Amino acid sequence: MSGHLHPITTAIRDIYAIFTKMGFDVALGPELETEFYNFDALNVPKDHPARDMQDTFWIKHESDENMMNEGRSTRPVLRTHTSPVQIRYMESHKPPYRIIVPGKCYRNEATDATHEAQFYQVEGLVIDKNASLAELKGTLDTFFKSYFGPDVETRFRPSFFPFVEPGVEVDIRWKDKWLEVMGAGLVHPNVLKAAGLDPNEWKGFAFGGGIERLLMLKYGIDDIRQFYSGDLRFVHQF
Ligand code: YSA
Repeated sequence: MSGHLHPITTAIRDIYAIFTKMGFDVALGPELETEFYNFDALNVPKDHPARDMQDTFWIKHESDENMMNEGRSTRPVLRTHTSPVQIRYMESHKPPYRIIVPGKCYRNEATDATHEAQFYQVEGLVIDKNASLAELKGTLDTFFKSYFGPDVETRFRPSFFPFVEPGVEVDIRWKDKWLEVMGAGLVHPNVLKAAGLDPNEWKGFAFGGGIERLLMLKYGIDDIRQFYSGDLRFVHQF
């Protein structure tokens, strides 16, 4: 019997193909992050509930006492999202650019049909002189139409993420239902500053969503845990 690609591998390849056509490059970052990149540089307040033991896998370190380097917290954490790669990329590249970042993320959550402790996200970041919400909507609309088919509609709802202003939640209309699939927005000036960019010169938009959730919608999979069950009968359906 011939081998099969895992559906998540196929999804990442499909996502690459669609975004490269729109001029995006692919960037990657570490899964073991620091508190600075995962939270501080993204403008997440110190007392934000997402930093709690419940959501974040903090990694024990011998020198837990003083984990600072040049004013940055080096406390190790398994990244809870792909957004820290925004900062790493902005620090090391000269704009303008447009990137997508697929990768594994980790959250200390009870697993159920839609939540895993380890899952994949895809992040997007565009930095140029006049990035706008309209361009963000056009980009995501093109992506969803390419991935799901021409009948999909995209809608923005106001929402809050500390690293964007304004922030939106992105819904798509698929099989006659509106479903939430991503967070997005215009990159917050504090985030640009933390990454060394001048907010008066550069603007950006960003988005991030779960890859398993996209696959679940596309193929009608009702339990996220199936992706990690190791059951070949599941994998062979794709
Ligand atoms: C928002 C704005 C931006 O400018 C850029 C990115 C984002 C997204 C933000 N970083 C974030 O992580 N938002 S989120 O907590 O709502 O997660 C985004 C998506 O990841 C969810 O919609 C879901 O599809 C997926 N996700 C989150 N926790 C999950 C999960 N998938 C599976 N299991 C979990 N435990």
